[in-house]
Amino acid sequence: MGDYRQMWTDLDLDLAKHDELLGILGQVYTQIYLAQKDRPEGMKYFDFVVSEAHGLRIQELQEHRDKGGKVVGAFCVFVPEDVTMALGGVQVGLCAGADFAVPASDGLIPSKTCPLIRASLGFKMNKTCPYIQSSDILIGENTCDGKKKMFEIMGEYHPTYVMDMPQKKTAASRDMFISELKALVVKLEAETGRKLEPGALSAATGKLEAKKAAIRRLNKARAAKPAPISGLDALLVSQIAFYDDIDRFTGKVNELADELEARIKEKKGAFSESAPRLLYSGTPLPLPDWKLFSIAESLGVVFVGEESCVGSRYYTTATPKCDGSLDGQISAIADRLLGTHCACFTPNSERVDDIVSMAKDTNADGVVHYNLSFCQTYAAESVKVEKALKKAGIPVLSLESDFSANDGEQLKTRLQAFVEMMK
Ligand code: BJ8
Repeated sequence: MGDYRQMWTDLDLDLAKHDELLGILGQVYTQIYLAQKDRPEGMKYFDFVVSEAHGLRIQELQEHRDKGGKVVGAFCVFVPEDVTMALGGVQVGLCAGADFAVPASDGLIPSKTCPLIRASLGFKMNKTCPYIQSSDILIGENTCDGKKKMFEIMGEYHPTYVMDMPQKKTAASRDMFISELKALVVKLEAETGRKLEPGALSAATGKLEAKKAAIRRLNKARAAKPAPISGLDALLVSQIAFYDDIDRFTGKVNELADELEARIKEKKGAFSESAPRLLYSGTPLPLPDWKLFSIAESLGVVFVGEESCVGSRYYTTATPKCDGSLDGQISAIADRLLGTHCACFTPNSERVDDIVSMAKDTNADGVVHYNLSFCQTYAAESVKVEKALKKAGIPVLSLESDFSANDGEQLKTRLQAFVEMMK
């Protein structure tokens, strides 16, 4: 990595704390990722992206801002990146998947709050996230209660706008969501000083669809036996989808998918053909939350899919065709986003159906349902998920954890017992 200290200083990062974070991340990445065997060549690009996540990519964002473009930070897949793009902005997903930032939220939000929410706030408070610091505006969404209240606090420290979200999937909820998306457009138009044009929006949606199609293609390859890529590597690609340059990322994912398709023909896998196969389902695993996958894959099992927002909930639903007018396109974006079966909706039976069909489509031997501590919506849905999977004859293990390493041994023991049971 080059010397980015001046840029980090200009972004008001806490340099000492930031050095500490980069030191931990570098070590963990080497131990977990670079130690893997038989990785596809195409993963080299993604290793490079991680190594420059706080360097080159941040420099690109600053160059974009220097030319008058805006950077928009988001915490959820419901914030439409094509709208941001069409207004000349770059949207970045604020990952917050590290225990490192959780203590910095102490005293601002109850400790019995989901670690993702605590880390999102913590990364602002401890000034170690160059993506938050580069964001001209943060867009929050009223999905779960914890996030809703966190955004109120975040707004005291960083410009933040909050989109309201429907709780149901009825026609009235759709209307409400469309009007919220239109309000977001007004806000982003004011922020960027541009007017949303139908042609620019359809071009941006086209780019987004190309990106999602590439990720879908990569994930489809994972159904093969042996799986041509580890779960860890596939997860990394989904994590990077939220912050890399869209055109470059799409090209590199397609190159990786080419390689995986060739590996399938040669029967070349990341693990042996007999390795037990797991589907992940649950709360998002934002960068750098690799704990579960690293523990499981060190036991010789391979993850073959993620029913998660860092995974299928992001890439599955395509934008429906429409008449091309601005209104028509915004309604189509609403329909695409309402196809994201987040546990914050009620009822949400579509998610349970998705998990059962994904387990079959990926040739999984079992499902791990995982939710972050204090996430009530996903914990509550785990009961229905278990019931449906048992009915379909698919073994399921429900786990709950936070980002810390404290429960690593306990998770390992439970995963080991589950894998034995599946055999
Ligand atoms: S669309 S899953 S990204 S809200 S884990 S913070 S729900 S308490 S992250 Fe999510 Fe959007 Fe839904 Fe996806 Fe709350 Fe649960 Fe924490 Fe969560």
